[in-house]
Amino acid sequence: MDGCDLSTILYTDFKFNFNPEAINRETLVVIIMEEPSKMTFLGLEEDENGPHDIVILPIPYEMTTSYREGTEFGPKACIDASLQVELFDELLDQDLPCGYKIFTSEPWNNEVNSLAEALESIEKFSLKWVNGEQFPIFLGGEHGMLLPIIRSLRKHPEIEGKLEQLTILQIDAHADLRNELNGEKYSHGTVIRRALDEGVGEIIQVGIRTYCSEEKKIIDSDERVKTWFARDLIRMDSEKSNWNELINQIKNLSGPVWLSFDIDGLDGFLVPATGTPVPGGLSFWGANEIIMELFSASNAKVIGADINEISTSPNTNLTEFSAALITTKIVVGHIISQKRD
Ligand SMILES: [Mn+2]
Repeated sequence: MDGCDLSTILYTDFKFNFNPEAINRETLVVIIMEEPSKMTFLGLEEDENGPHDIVILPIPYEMTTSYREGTEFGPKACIDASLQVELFDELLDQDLPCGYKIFTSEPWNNEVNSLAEALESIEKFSLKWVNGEQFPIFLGGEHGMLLPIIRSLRKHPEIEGKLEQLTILQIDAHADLRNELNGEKYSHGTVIRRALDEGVGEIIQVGIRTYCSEEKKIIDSDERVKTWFARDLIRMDSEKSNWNELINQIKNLSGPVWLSFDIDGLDGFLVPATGTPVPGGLSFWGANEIIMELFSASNAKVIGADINEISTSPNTNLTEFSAALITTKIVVGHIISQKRD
């Protein structure tokens, strides 16, 4: 009974129905001695010993969310939902992990006292995994976690301190280019602006449909930013869509690329529990095409990814399941690029 042995049942019971008088000494010993077995991405059996090909890194970070709370629980919900994802992949034409070693890390410890401490601590956590020896996939958590991840990338062998070499492919409903949101500089709503401050060379934004005039000015004036608005990509008259131009730009990318996938880039009905679901976004297959074209771009090297703003709702598990499917497609994309090299 994987993941559901006696200790799991007792532990769950202990958490939710704690009644000291109902627990005898033997039960207490079991509770103290054994924690429930760790959930792994896709429910795969994992070998803790490296080297690993792909690492899944849960970041239950939530400090500046503006509309609805719950991204703190997103990473775990995504891993739980991944147990429902089929292991067979149609592009690979076989079952995951098809010989590749995937490892689900312990989550980042979110017991911190301040925003500054959280950012520093995420950077430290990230540093261990962004050394080019494995493909890191961070599960968030609010989008603000991207800043410390980018800071840690300075040490990545493909970057060598020069973040101007890096392209971020950002899938998002929001431009995230404000200088401040609700008076906060280090917010999920400002994270791409902070990435520019750090010196990132190129930002490609896809699916954007919510932005303010301050952000529009940056989109129009900063030549490092290329924005593909949802309204131009997804048109009733498909001949007028600039989708193929976007795909061409992705195909022609070169150098190190980071994929930052805010799940609210998907159409709101696919991710109803995310902090700010927005109508009019990418379809699942649209997102899938972007991911596959990115990993097939012959001059680009995708050095890692984050899937962020995952959240849960008691009414539907679609949000975390959509996030688990996107994460799986990123795993597949990476495997395909490894097979090619
Ligand atoms: Mn965002």
